[in-house]
Amino acid sequence: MTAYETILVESPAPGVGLVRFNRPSALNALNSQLAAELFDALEGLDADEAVRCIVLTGSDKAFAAGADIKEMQGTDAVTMVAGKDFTEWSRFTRIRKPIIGAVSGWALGGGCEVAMMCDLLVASETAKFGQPEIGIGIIPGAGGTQRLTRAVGKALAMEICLTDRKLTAAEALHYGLVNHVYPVESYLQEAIALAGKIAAMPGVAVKLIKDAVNKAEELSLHDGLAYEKRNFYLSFATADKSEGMAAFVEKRKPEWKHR
Ligand code: DAK
Repeated sequence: MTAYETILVESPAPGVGLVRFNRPSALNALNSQLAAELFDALEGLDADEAVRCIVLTGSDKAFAAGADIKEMQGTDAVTMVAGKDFTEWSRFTRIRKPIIGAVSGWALGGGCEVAMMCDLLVASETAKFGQPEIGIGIIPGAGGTQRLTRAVGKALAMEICLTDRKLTAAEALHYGLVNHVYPVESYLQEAIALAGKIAAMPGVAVKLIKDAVNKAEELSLHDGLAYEKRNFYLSFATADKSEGMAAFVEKRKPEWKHR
């Protein structure tokens, strides 16, 4: 496996890939090296046939405290526009296998935005979500005003972005930002167990579902339903459709080929 300096990549359970942010001295602040290593690792796991679900986590203290402010301090708008900064994060959203964010402690700024790019979120009771960019004179730049508003509604998103209000894990659960909240001792194992459940499902259908559900955030209902139908028809072309329906009729457990 590729050697990385700012992340760790593990295989904690059959079919599950785990990526950990690993910059503890900076509360996992997302610098350009970490971003490049993250995209490389995720694309590797996406291409690995043995992996069918990915868990992304940080430490118990911090999922990620945002983009690296010390690195950003020396940059300017033209450098960002001329460089790759504005397109690079789309590499994250092009991953076709489900990504479960396992969030504990700080998920701030870019850290909160990365969490919201995940497909499901499992939080520890200590998780705190926020968009504090206004406190350093900028605004969210990787989805904080968009995905957060879709997730929790306009009124609360405005308050979070304008006043740096932090959302607790219980609030995040209440507003539907996260799927589950567990004690800090068990959130990661629970996230891995959830990933294991997904990894045990037929892999092509899993990808088609992730693709279609994410389209619901972008398309009108009319276009979304048409998009879903195409993925639905495609699922009928899989070996797992034949196996799944045969197994149901024969009253046995299906043996997925993930094809
Ligand atoms: N960047 C760099 N270093 C950070 C950091 C960050 N975001 N957050 C924490 N650290 C470092 C601290 O500087 C400190 O380092 P040393 O001084 O020990 O060398 C170490 O981590 C421990 O932090 P603290 O001493 O501050 O720890 P506390 O427990 O007292 O406080 C905290 C924890 C999370 C409340 C605090 O560290 C904090 O407020 N951190 C900053 C949070 C923040 O403002 N985050 C938003 C950053 S702006 C883009 C798209 C998006 C973005 C950028 C570009 N493009 C499309 C181009 C995103 C921007 C952001 O995220």
